[in-house]
Amino acid sequence: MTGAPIATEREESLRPGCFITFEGGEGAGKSTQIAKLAAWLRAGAEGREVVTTREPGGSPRAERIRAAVLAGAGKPYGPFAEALMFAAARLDHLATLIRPSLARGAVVLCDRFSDSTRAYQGAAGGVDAETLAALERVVVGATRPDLTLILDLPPEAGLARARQRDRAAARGPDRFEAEALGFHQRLRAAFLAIAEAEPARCAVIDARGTPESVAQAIRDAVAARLPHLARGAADAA
Ligand code: Z5A
Repeated sequence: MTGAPIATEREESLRPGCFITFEGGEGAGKSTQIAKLAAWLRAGAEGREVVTTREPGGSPRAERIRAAVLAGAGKPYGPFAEALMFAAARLDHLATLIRPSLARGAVVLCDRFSDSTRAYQGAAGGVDAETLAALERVVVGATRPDLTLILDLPPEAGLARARQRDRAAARGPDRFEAEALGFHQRLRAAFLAIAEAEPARCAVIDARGTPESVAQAIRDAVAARLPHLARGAADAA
């Protein structure tokens, strides 16, 4: 493995950067909102470095795993094997991009992270929570997000948005978009349960509004939870 080694709790508590993850069901607007938050933070007076990335993927090796898993290569092996594929991608992503960026003092905005494994492979896929928690401890260690924004939307609305986008791009649904509505309802409940269990880390954002009203709700949550990030950005806005 290359890049930064797994950090200790103490090293993580002293890291200069800030780690924000976006979670939610299909078509909730994560990609749209990451771009908006990155622009707002970059416009800040302090010239802050903002790194945007995604999971699965975010590093060349993890992107190769992404292509395989979203094409359904892991499905015949079952949800635990898929969790291992996501974990392998995350290990490389953390080592080569996330930890080095945080160590330099960057703000890292990541589209999905380990809560997606808990929700997709755990609550919706049936892998037991303790097994996934053990995997998370080994892979993520102390590099937990400072803030997780959970974009909440009824699955029917999110799937409709994703289908519209797929039609415009002339492509079909991927491995997870193709799951039945019940799967997506379990996902939504799982993300809300994570937020309820970890209120200090998670903020639930109502994703039903316009892109701009959702972006404002996200800026408000960042300002409330991480005021040192918002100060420079709000001054420049
Ligand atoms: N997965 C997993 O199972 N386990 C794991 O550990 C991890 C991931 C890390 C990654 O797919 C898949 O991997 C994912 C979970 C699984 N499941 N799937 N599929 P992905 O990265 O390709 O897709 P995604 O993460 O689900 O995101 P998405 O479908 O691309 O949606 P999004 O990023 O949340 O939304 P968006 O692209 O910003 O918006 C979707 C469309 O809606 C687009 O046309 C927008 O213009 C439109 N939009 C956005 N906001 C609005 C508002 N407010 N109103 C109206 N329309 C809007």
